Amino acid sequence: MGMTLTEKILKNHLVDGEYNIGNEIGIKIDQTLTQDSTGTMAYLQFEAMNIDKVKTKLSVAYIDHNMLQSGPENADDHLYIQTIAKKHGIYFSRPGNGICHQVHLERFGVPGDTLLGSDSHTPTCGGIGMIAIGAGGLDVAVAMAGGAYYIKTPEIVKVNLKGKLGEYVSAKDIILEVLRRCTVAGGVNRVFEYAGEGIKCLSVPERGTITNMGAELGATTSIFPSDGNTLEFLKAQGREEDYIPLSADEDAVYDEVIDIDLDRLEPMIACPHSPDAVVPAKEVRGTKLTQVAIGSCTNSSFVDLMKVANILDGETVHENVSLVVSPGSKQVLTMLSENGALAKIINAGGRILESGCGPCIGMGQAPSTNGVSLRTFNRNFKGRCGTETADVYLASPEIAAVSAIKGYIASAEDFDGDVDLNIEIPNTFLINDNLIVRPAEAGEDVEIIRGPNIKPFPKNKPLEDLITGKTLIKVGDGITTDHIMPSNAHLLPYRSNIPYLSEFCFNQIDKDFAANAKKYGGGIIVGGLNYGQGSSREHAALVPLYLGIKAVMAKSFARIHKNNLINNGIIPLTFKDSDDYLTIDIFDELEIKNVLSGVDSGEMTVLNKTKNLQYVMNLDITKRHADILKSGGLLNIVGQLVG
Ligand code: MIC
Ligand code: SF4
Repeated sequence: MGMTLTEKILKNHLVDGEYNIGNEIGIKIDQTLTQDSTGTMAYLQFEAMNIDKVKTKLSVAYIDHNMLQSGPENADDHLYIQTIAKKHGIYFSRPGNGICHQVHLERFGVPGDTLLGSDSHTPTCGGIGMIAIGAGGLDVAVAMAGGAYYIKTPEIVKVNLKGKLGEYVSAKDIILEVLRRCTVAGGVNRVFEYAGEGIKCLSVPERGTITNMGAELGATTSIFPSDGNTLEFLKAQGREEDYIPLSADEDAVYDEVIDIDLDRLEPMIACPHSPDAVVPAKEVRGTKLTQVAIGSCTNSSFVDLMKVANILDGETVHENVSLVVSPGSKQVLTMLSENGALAKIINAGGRILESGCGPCIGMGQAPSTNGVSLRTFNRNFKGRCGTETADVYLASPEIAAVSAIKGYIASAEDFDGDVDLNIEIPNTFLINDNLIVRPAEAGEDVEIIRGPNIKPFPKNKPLEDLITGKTLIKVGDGITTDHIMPSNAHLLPYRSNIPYLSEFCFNQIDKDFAANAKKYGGGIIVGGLNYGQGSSREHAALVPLYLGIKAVMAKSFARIHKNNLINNGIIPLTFKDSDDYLTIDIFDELEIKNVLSGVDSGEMTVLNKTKNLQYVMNLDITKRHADILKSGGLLNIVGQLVG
């Protein structure tokens, strides 16, 4: 029986376990990436492992999230990451060089290799044929130290693209259509492998748009074959030697096949407040806008922004709309400035931001009260933009640019047919890696600079056999890590200061959560379906740990967050009978006996002493997870793993 592309790469990197769907496997990691909002913590954890030099083929530390420097905190963290990178054999991508995923695709991604990144959108490099996975910072630190990364052997979904994209329809519409069909919970422990005639009309950056936003499915990752388009891209990036052809076997067997007819696809849009609330753009056409934001790791490539420039050429952004544009990388921004496209955007009234995450992570450009923002980004969770009352829609750069001119959400009928949207990737990109700092040959001489904002991270203690505590919060379905540990221009500078961040845990939902956790000496969180979806930020586990959270009882968990909880010694329990969820209330007194044997058997009984009820809970973990939990977290046993 033939193999899927995913299976080929995973089997090639298998270092532990048996490749069988659902079974845990350990894979060797060739490359790692970190960004600054999760990086400081990952490097503090790496330091705790006492390793001189990273053991990967390549590790890169990017600065792209915390770019506003309204106080010294961010600049201090940049210095810490820069010096630690230099010392330990890690390449350092300076602020201004671009968003980690965009730059990694351009300059470092290698077909057939594995990449682990401390950011949920690491699968972007699946666009170049890598198995690229997002994880918590501690997992990335372990990979840098030479340890394996563990996943459940995934189911493989074939997304069969038929035909060819029509006018005004682009890669973003493909992934929005996949999200419409599969939902934000539809990808857990699955890899989405793209195939079919239709992939030929997609360049590597366009494929990156699709694999990037595959993160919103909760998928382990997404991947495209490495083919002629991959070679063309690598050649244009001056990296032809990194090319190898890779694809699934003709007779590969998939767990599910999804057919998408590109000829019939139309512009799509995700409505507030979830990336899977997708409808055809024409259904919401006419919705008045106050802001349009173009950029992010999903849609800020050269091709994307050339289309935007051509649409804006000679036009003026609508008087009620603020248009902000953040190019994905220095390469893109320089090329746009040299070929005149940037002038077209500026002339039309576009406000140019530096190459970085910017508004996507609430670093500035929060919309007005009750504002309506159309963005080319990948997430529109409530409040993530920095304005609680704002509505955020997600669409392609083409739709965004036309909408900025019109002042309302546009659809296919609003395009001017004369505008050239047939942009090919150039034969040669402008290559200048001067903002990538090489690591030192002799790292021992490098002094690590630590600003006062860097505080030690919390460590858990070995698990005890009895857990007691109150329900400190009860939340519904689809709670994101943005809800658990919000990010915005005020909070992001404190990513290396868990005590400070802890004051804001869950504050969008319950302002008293942190105070209650302190008052009652910790406790238990109760959640609904897909608890912890979205960002990979380990802070959504580290902060609850700091506040004394011992367990989370939920209907189901998102993959990365569940791992982060386990890595930090917090028990992720799921309801055997989801009706039990209905009977728990905030401040109910809970008790779990025989915790240690429960960790081994995969089942625990929670006694609700307030209601005099018992809940049977599942603990769906592996033997390795059980060891981590019992030891009080991965860092307590990391020596054994990377030895
Ligand atoms: C995001 O898009 O939410 C982030 C910011 O890039 C996160 C990482 C973080 O929280 O720092 C992610 O997606 O993993
Ligand atoms: Fe940055 Fe946004 Fe991409 Fe996250 S999703 S890496 S914040 S651009």
